[in-house]
Amino acid sequence: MPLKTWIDEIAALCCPKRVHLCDGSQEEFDAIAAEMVRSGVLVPLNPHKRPHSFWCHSHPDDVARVEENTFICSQKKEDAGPTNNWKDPLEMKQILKKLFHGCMKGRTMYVIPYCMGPLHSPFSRIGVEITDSPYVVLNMKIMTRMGKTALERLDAASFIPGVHSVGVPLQPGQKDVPWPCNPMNRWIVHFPEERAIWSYGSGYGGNALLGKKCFALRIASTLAHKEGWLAEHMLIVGITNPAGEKKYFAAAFPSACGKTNLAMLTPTLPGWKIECVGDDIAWMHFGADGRLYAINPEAGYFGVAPGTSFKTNPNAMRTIAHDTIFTNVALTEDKDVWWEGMEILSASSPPLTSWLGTPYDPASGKPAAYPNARFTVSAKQCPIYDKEAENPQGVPISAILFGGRRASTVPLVFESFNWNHGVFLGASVSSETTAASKGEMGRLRHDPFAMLPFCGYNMGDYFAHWLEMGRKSSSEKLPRIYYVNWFQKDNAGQFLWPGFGDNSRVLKWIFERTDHKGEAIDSPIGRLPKTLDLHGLQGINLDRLLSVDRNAWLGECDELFGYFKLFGDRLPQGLMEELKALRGRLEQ
Ligand code: OXD
Ligand code: MN
Repeated sequence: MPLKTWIDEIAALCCPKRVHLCDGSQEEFDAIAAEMVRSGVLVPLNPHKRPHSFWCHSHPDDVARVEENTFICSQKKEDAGPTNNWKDPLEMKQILKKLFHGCMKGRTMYVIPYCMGPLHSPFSRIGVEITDSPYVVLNMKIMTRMGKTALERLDAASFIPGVHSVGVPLQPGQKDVPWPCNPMNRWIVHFPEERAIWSYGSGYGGNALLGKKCFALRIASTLAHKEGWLAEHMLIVGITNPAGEKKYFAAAFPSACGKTNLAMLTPTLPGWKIECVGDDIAWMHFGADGRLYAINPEAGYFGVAPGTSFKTNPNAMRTIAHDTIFTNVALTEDKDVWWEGMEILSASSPPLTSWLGTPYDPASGKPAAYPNARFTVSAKQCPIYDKEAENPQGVPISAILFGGRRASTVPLVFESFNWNHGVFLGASVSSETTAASKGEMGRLRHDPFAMLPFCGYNMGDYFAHWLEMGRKSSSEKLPRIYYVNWFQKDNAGQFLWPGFGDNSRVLKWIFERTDHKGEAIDSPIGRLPKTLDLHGLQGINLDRLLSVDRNAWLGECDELFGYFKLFGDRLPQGLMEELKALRGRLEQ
């Protein structure tokens, strides 16, 4: 449908006060931000401490992605699969029609054309988001290539339409609230066959910035399935060894498990260098040479703030030194930001405003920043932004890492025997839940490929697609696949591995393995490092970090048999064979 026809149709349905077609200019950003400052939604930060930056806080019930309200409305229920919520598309359209009828009354309807991926990449795709949230406009300006440039590339036949409303129409004369949202009535809906997105009731993150999870993962994964490529929840990093040789790795970890930290890592190993291509999403295609190439469809980082510090991630701290939007962190007296893990507060520290916008009481036992508080910042501000990050062809991937947050059982790192075994490793990921999604924290759940909340079709078909991708190239050209776990704890609950910059020691082994160097020992679960470079690091129990507890892994197998059953006949035979082979090796 031509863009203009679609805009008119949505305006007629939603009845906004006015329509604004975004050009993506800095002037437009500044004007919208100034208006939000006037209305008290945004607080400008101290220009001497953090120039051109803003603080805001959301409604306390609108703080994370809402997976229970997220739907894949394929024509057939089986095509959404057992891991997605599903409703019949016609039934869902009736619901949406009612919800969106008049939902933008009294508000501006913004039309945001945006490009996912470098502007001139053959792999980039165009979306248009309609929203009644000026906060979304500002965030989309940072997170995507947005406005006129995207509009020029728009092809009426193939843009991905997305409609978003906070779900709070204003009656004439009614005063707006700072963070309008409708927590009792939230719907994040995808129609994969139509390639359309509808989102209602939330103004936060992946619920509202439709280019990110809704388009670049859920809809894109269905396109990738059809067209023979991969849309993944993965960071992309460049890694250079002391000899100046460079490789690229992609890594999938569940939300809030340290993707941004790994993507911007400062190696503790001398002479090694990391550069960042992306911290959340990778679109990967085979090149003519049979290698897998990745682009980052995003243009910014929507990173978790708590825990980020000059110790854990100095590059992120430098990235967010200016021109950043902070959501749900604490505000200091001199109008800067603060969060748990940033630096120690002393008894004499000046008082804070908590993420709720109220004076913070340290004796409350509650955090000053919400655990899923975020910064939104342009990727270009990252001091180690990779020079190839905007390469339209992408960067060649030598290794793929899967991982989760596991206190026990899963060793620090191991290598798959081959592609199919690697796919099995991706499918077998379980991780403890985090604050990135609404719900209980710290509960172990299956999160295959870190895609559980983001796969837009039947996860069984997704596993089969990964196996199929491995048949498109030869084993020496395919990336090698690894499983990592930075999060093992000892009996006293202390982490066994320091993580962060010291993860470079694991990356070094992987780098050398992809060069057919670096020694490994076969184990029933995969190939373990013979040793790691622990130079300069004391008190590391490497034996424990790399140990394989056969009984625990047999338990893991039982668990996986049960989990795989969920997919019925959509589970590819190849995965069941891998699981049986693992059990066989463990029982030997
Ligand atoms: C994210 C997430 O925001 O995964 O990246 O939740
Ligand atoms: Mn993510």
